[in-house]
Amino acid sequence: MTRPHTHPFIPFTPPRLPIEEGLDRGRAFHRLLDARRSVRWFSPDPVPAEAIELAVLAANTAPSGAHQQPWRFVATRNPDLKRRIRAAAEEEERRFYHERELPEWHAALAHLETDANKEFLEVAPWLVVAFAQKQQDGKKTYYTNESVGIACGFFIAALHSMGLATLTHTPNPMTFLADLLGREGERPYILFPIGYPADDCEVPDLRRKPLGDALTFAGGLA
Ligand code: IYR
Repeated sequence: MTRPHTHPFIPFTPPRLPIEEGLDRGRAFHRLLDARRSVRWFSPDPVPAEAIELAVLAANTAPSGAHQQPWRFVATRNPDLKRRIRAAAEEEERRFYHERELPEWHAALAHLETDANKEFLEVAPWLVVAFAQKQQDGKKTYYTNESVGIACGFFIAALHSMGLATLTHTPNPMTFLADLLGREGERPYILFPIGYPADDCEVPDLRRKPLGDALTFAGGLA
């Protein structure tokens, strides 16, 4: 078929998987992701920079508004920078937990037993901050948050596939990250500590909501 394109297009005809094989892969993929947990206790064991590169390569395949790819991942394993990020995050978190009047939010969080202490920001061998680019070369980007969110999802899944753990940490507010990492004009989106879980790591005893609460087949399956 010849379509009257005005921009370059190329064929995309990946081999079609037999459906049983596709479903088997879908089950295996769900099993893999279901074993992921957000972690707050990390081992200080080193993680090679290549693991971070591979996870960002995966993130960088995400679909994005107008294919503008409005993300930038900034990674550090520099102890001094990690210490400064921890100090600034803890300052914000002390305000969040002890000064701001947010009773509903605090109640919603209580079961996670989080507090203003963010030791993991120094213990985890890597910190990676995803930044959202609201503008690129003075031009507005579209669906910026959705695009960066999808890229972060791929990033988290890639880390997990390598046996690494992370946390979607969002100190509130987190504008200090743009200053500390020299990304003025970009919006800090998520701060990811990355490493192996500590030997004595624990996580809250949480359940995934049942499929029936996550999926609706509208109009039946006829
Ligand atoms: N940013 C704080 C509070 C916090 C908020 C949410 I929503 C969480 O799911 C977990 C924590 C903190 O990191 O402690």
